[in-house]
Formats: sequence, structure tokens, C-alpha cells
Amino acid sequence: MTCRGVLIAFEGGEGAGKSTQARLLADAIDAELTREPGGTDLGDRIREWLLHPDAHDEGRSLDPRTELMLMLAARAQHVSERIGPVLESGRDVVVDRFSASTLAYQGYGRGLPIEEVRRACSLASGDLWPDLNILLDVAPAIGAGRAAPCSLPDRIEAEGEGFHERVALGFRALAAADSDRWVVIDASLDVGAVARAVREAVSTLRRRGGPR
Ligand code: T5A
Repeated sequence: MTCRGVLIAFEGGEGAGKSTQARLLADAIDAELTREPGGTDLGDRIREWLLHPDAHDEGRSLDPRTELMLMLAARAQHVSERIGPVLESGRDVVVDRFSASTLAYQGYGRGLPIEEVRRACSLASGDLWPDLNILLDVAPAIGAGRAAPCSLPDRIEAEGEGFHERVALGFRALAAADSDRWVVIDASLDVGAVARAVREAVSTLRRRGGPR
């Protein structure tokens, strides 16, 4: 019988270094690398629609519940089409954002009820939760300062300071409430130091015996 692979999610605010660290870790442990929203053809189309700065112009804002449902539609397809089969084959998966981003952004950020968002996440993922969430913790102002100088912020990046502060507090609250499945890393350190802390967290997970 093949052992199920391990699911590791990178979480945190904008510009925390998730994509950089997810790529480094996936290369180091030869895991499947993917991201959310996205990871499938359908998910990539939903991503484009959710994040494009002009997606909801002319004064029409996207209702937070619509945003939640679109994030979850992308996740349901991602889990059934890609993440689930890879884990079942015994290979590890590194994902750049997963359900904790939904709790932090749509729950803490947008103000939707946290327990309802959690139940909706569980439904979308078939109750799949990461074996390890790695929170790259950085002040929102530092993360925003890492954006390429001429890049246009996407629809969610363009939200105000208060929104991004609520998201950051949300991530910290999630990590504090479930320390078995979370590790918090100071993402203001340089890339190499963060990568070493990530590898140490993954080694600890393996010593504990992988998926729980
Ligand atoms: N979202 C997502 C929800 O609202 N709900 C959900 O359920 C989900 C899944 C996704 C958006 O969707 C939202 C959250 C997001 O708003 P995204 O592009 O995937 O968007 O996420 P971002 O956080 O916006 O991605 P970024 O690319 O901006 O940030 P990363 O991935 O955290 O950072 P990274 O690695 O690309 O690095 C950014 C820059 O910083 C440098 C890099 O070289 C790069 O230039 N850098 C560092 N510089 C100094 N020190 C370090 N330690 C550095 N690490 C990286």
C-alpha cells in the first residue's frame, strides 16, 4: 500500500515571500508545486477573474460571499483534479495558499463569519486540511514594499491598510489556535534564513511521522 503524500501550505500576506519559498521547498523535497487560486485550467480562469484590477469596475463591487464561493469553486476543482490524486499517489504537495487564506481574507478581512467560512472550506476541500501550514509573517507595509515598482496592484492587493492588517491578525490567530499544524516564521529575514527555517519545520513534521 502506498503512503499518502504530505500537504504543505505556505500562508501569509501579500509579498511575504510565499511563492519564493514554496518553489525552493518543492525543489528541495521533489514535491508537486501548485498555487491558489489556480492550479487547474478552471482555477486559473477563476483567478484571472478574481484578481484582475478591472474585473469589477463601474462601481460594481464583488460581494464577499461571491468572492468566497469563487475561491472555493477553484479549490474544489484543484483538490479533486490535482492535489488529491497526487497525494494519493504518495507524492508530497506544496501549495502557495490554501484554506487558511480563505479564513484570513474572506473571514477576518471581509468579515464573513469564521465558523461558516471554515465549514465551507471543509466542504470545498472534501475536508482536506494541510499537514503543515507555514505562516510567513511580515508586517503588511514590508510585504507591500516588495512589489515590483511599476506593477499595478491586483484587486485584493489594492484593498486598504485596515483590510491587510485584519488579514495579518487573522493569520496569527489561526496559527496560535492550532500550533500542531502551524509554524510561524519571521519573513522579514533574508531569503536564505527563511528557507532554512522552512526546512527545519518540514524536518520536524517528518520526525513526527508525516500526515496526521
Ligand atoms: N486569496 C487567495 C483570497 O482572498 N482567498 C483565498 O482563499 C486565496 C487562496 C492571491 C490573492 O488571492 C487572495 C490572496 C491574494 O490577495 P497571489 O498573487 O497568489 O494572490 O498572492 P500574493 O501574496 O499577492 O503573492 P505575491 O507574489 O505578492 O507574494 P509572495 O508570493 O508572498 O511573495 P514572492 O515570493 O512573490 O516575493 C515577492 C517579492 O519579494 C521578494 C521576491 O524576490 C519578490 O521580488 N522576496 C524577498 N525580499 C526580501 N526578503 C525576503 N525574505 C524575500 N522573499 C521574497
